Amino acid sequence: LVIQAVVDIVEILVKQGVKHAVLCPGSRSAAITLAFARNPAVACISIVDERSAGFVALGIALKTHSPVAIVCTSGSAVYNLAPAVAEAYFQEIPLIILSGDRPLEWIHQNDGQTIYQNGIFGKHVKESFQILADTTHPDQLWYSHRIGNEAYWLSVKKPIGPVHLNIHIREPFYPSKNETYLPSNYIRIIQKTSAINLLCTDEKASLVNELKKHQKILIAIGQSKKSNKPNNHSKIFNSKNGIIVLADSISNTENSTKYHDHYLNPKNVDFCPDLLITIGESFISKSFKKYLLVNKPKAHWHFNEGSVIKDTFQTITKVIDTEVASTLELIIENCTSQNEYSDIWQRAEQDIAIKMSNFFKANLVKADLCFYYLLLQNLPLNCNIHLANSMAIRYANILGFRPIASQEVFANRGTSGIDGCLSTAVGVAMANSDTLNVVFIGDLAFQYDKNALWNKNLPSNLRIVIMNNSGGGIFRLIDGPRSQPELEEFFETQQKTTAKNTVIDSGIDYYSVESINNFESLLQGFFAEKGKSKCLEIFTDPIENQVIFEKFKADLSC
Ligand SMILES: Cc1ncc(C[n+]2csc(CCOP(=O)(O)OP(=O)(O)O)c2C)c(N)n1
Ligand SMILES: [Mg+2]
Repeated sequence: LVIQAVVDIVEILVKQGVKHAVLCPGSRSAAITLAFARNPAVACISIVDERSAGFVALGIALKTHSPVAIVCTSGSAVYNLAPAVAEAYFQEIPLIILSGDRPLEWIHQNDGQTIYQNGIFGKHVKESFQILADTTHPDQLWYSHRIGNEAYWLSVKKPIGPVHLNIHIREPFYPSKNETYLPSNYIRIIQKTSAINLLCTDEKASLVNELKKHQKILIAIGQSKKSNKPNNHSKIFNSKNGIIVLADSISNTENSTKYHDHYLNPKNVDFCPDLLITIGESFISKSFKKYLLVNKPKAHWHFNEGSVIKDTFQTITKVIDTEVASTLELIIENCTSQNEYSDIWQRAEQDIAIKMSNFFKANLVKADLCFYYLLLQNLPLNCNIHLANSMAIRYANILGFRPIASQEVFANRGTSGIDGCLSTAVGVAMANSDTLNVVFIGDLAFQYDKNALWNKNLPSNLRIVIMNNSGGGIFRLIDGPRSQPELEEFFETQQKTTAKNTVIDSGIDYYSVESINNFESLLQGFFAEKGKSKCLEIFTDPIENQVIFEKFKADLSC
């Protein structure tokens, strides 16, 4: 078989643990596609638009916590995977990209659909392997087998991330009539031991020793996946020693602060910890960042398995490169009582909770903020929630939305793009057919990624809520763009597009809403489990949104 190396690599990936492959059509990659399609142990999904395909694969990997393969052909097809690859790199999601390429000597020879593909993703993949699907010498097959194993292991090794296999394939691309597509019977599945990275006794003693020097301790959790250990520990935090846990909507953490966005005023030093301990990836809360830029903790320990120092607050004094759960347990057990410090936080939390409830009693008007308030209060108990970038994720955070144990929150905060939010949610929904998948998304982010719905296997468990405020509402709400005369034309980019035809075209039920009266009763039906996927498009006015948002901030400010 001419393309034996390709069939073997696919078999190795599948044997190692790849269960899903997203296949984008093309001839140069035909052998890779057929190797997956004819492998009964892998679920194959066909998606034409590579940009969307990349994000669907990312969504599947997010939900399954295991590497997803993506296959694409040569040329610009590969570049279209770049946004999802970059997101996977920074959000630490395992993807294995297999791109078909021309033989090396044919690149830049006016031979169609050819670009420079080796290393195309730059620093946004953990490794880029070049494979010649040529097996005239047995060492070439040995190399392909080795790289197949290595690619898999690399994608799941912490920090987890995407890996690229660029495969140079010569014609003929398709098997002849009687050719079978079987892996060599001597392929090797190379196993790898997995160990947990634990602290040695000396390091533990030194942590405990240092811990004793600090009176006020704050644990802050950035974006985290559901299965991450901190979630299991969040209950301990509150019961033991009164430790305060600060977390955002995307931290998937229970028993944390909810309203710090409103009360963390840099002028109030009371909240400043002596020791800050951070876990997870990025934080949404601007207030938290601004607060720490002014009020620096004496020490800042950051849990991070990997060599890059992610010094978000410019305060890190120690990187704890170890498994989180057991070290956290050690920290919690050895903390002095935090009751006085935690009282300050708890009073502030209660104060905002009351102010917020009063605000909505008096101001439930037709505006993004109020619709989000009701949407978040009426979410199904069991669901996945995708918060699209721009105001959907910000509103969730400032409204103090925190998922309960049976809910899981997803967001593309690796690069914060608006280009693949819906596709990512579709991927999560495909990987989790028993659960409802609710997506909160702005009109621009929806239109940008509407090819997410161009998928003939669209799942029936999607509930898409589009907040249509005729453009990028965020630019009207943040300092800077809102005061420029070019706001409407070049930042907000006002437009009258609606999602109706796109949604109907894709076979999803479409509902639109123009009033907040009876909105909650409408949501009961919308979130009902039965039936097919549904989309709700809510129309609001940008100026009204701005007015109510400013009033909300003023009423809640501390
Ligand atoms: C790929 C990409 N391009 C541009 C941006 C910059 N950007 C951030 S938010 C936004 C507007 C989003 O508008 P919409 O989805 O309608 O949400 P809204 O702000 O109205 O809530 C833009 C263009 C981005 N984040 N990602
Ligand atoms: Mg908008």
